[in-house]
Amino acid sequence: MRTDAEHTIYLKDYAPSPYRIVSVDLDFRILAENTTVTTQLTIEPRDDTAPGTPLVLDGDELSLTSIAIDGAPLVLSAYLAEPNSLTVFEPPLRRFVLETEVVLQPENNTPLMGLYRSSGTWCTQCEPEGFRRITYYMDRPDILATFNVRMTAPRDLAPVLLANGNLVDRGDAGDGMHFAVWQDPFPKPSYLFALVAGDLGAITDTFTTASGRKVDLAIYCTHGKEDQCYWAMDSLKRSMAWDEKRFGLEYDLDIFNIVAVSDFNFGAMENKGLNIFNDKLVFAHPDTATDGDYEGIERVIAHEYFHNWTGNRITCRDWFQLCLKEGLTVYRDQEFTSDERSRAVKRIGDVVGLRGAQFAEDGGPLAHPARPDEYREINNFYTATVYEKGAEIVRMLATLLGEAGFRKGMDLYFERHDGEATTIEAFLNVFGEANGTNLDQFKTWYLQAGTPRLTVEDNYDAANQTYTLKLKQETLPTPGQPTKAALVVPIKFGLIGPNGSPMEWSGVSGAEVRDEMIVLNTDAAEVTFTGVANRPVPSLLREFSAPVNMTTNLTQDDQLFLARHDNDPFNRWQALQDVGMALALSATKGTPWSDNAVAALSEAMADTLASDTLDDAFKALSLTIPAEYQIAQNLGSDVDPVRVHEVRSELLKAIFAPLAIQLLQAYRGLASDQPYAPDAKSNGHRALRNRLLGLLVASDAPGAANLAAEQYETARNMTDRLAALGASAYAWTEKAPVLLADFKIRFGGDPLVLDKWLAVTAAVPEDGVIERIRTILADPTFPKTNPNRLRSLMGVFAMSNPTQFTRADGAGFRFVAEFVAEIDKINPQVAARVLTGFRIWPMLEPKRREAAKSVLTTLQSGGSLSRNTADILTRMLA
Ligand code: 0A1
Ligand code: ZN
Repeated sequence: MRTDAEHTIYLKDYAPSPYRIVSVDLDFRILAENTTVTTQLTIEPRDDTAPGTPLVLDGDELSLTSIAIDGAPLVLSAYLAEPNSLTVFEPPLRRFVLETEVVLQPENNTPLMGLYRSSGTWCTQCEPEGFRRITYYMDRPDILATFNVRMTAPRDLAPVLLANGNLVDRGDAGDGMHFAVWQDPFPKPSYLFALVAGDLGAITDTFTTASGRKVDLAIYCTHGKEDQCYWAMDSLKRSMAWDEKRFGLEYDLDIFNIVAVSDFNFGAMENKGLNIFNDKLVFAHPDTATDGDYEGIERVIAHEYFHNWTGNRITCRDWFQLCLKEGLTVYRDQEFTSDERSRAVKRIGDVVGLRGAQFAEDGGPLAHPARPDEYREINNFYTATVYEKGAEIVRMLATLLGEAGFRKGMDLYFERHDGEATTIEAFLNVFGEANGTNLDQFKTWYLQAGTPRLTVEDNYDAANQTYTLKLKQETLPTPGQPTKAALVVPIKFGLIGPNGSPMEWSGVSGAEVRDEMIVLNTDAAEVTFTGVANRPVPSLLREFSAPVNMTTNLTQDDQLFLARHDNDPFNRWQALQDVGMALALSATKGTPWSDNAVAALSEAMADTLASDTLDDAFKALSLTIPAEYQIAQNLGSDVDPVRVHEVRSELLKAIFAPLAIQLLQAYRGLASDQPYAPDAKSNGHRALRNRLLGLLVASDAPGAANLAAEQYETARNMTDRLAALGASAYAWTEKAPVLLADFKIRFGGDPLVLDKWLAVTAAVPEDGVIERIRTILADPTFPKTNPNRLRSLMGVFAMSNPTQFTRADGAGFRFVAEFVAEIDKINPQVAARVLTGFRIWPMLEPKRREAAKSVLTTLQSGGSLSRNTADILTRMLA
């Protein structure tokens, strides 16, 4: 593992490499005990490269066994081979072939970067810097080369041999070995290289592109899991069709392969023509996967497929530009889901996720811009900010330019930059140019960290029939960015009249207002509408048109009016949440809520449930109050998570206990005996039924705990069973331990379902939880090398069990820190990720804050941490 001292890489230092790699020939000789990699790089100097400029290639834990140029071995003084670099001092100043050989031990590769083995299968992960663990290379995304890959492996251990591109040859290699040769005609960066060798089953299908080309599709998996791959295949075909229809983008090779593996650091990887997936994002069966799993699979299959154009055909010049491919591709997968399912429900879900992960990141010590300008460890920048805020920025661009204008920009992007490794600047330029507009100020969204606060105050002047919105934006300082500039904030809005219908106005002044969108691009503005006959209620930031924290002077009555009448479903949902948030906040700060205020919210919830125009999925999302982490975020400082937990539980009871009869009737009215179907409507039906069960349990309704146990026993699919288990465990009902034990016995043999059990166990806000987790970790059969198991248990504890993780006695902090120190030696990426759970520490009340700080300082002073973990620690304590 790399343990080199701190080294910071700066965007301002970017320079093209003095040499180009034109093509790559890789020869893998895979054996049970090790793998030999022979690499031939066809290299040429750039026109301006001076004679004698050394050629420097990256490596990571490599050891060179031979080296030659144009067939002639190099003398020792001509090069320097170290584990993390290979320097050739005076390479020829013309095109030449550099041949190297290294021997790898994939079996021991527990960080799961480079070539490793997962349940016997050889597979690779190269983004962002894994290729340098396979061979010496200029492992940077602006080096684009064609790849020709030959692999030889034992036929019995690896009957399936896959790499990027097209299969051009295969055959017997004697001694029980066989070989395959794959060629990828599209020049690509090394991070998109992939290889798989294993004994795998598969399902196959075909897709015919709009221009009539037939593409062979296959999903490879462990034998016996084939019947769980059909949903992924269906999702893939729908993604391919959608990208043609929505963006005019066709697939470009004759083969598209997906491989599911059990040990994987992330969700999935978009390697050209050979996507490799964490198996939890492929396998789906109603008995073992929930609705959330089905939706996640559909989304990630689409995401990786969409990368073929946004990421692979056009890639990143350097890793600072990561959000060029990630933000754009997340935007594209969000749009896909919105078109396939319900747009409003998708938007609400995404915003809940954005606030939970990205706003939290942006408000803490790990805040960074969507396009950072420095990093020490790039693996730590696969963040919610790069992905989700990156997608919000693209969404704002689409909002500002309109659908047609956005499409014009996308078309020009592909026309101009296909085959290139490029930048955020180039991306913004095509949108500016295609639409004749200047996006200089808009670019600040990419450069500035922190979630802007948007404050809106309204005022109605009855005498003059004018209506004014006073708008202010402010972004607080973040690490390394003490001052902030004003952003371009698109605020979609509508004015609603007393009868609940949209209101018109005759004139507007004070800021740029286009149709029903205010474009705020200064620190403050006052927008005045004339010809407004009555005081309207404003519906602001419709569809959550900008990733900001908005506060307004609207009263609870105004909000409940919006909850009933707004024709923007997002804001209808938001209004109910805002009312809940206001009550929770004031109670946490010591002002008890008034009975009337709670009764009014309760009534609005009842009306929402009873509505015959709202759909089930929307009702399920609405019938709740903001989560604990969100209340904590809004408090901002001196947070006592136990107090937040208690207040939220009490508030839930106060709102929903009086509705117990309606909730139960509605629950009973929603049938649970239908055969499982993964479509949005059936999903919504289950979501509502399970929300109602959750509310009954959370509000201690008589018989609710038994009802949950009954649903657990009789459930006909995993969605219903897990919802019942989760509600029981979270409330720690009398039955919870028995149900948990039963679940473990029923499903413990299926690792992906075991993950659900681990996650439910780890999230229980009850004092015994740490001991229970310790027991699980101490079991010698618990696989500490598998990221899914580790994240389900410890990731969930650190991120989603605030009361226990932040225990005032420091026990939760110490427990997580010990775990991080141990796992860091096995898999630094997983360790660093779990450690980010500590990012809330600065906002805690003093006792907990001190406890966290002291644990972090001790971890740091222990030394010998990976660069991944050390980087997170340093930033967290800065
Ligand atoms: N590009 C992938 C994300 C990814 C990043 C790193 C990985 O391994 C360390 C794996 C996948 C995506 O956006 O899906
Ligand atoms: Zn991605």
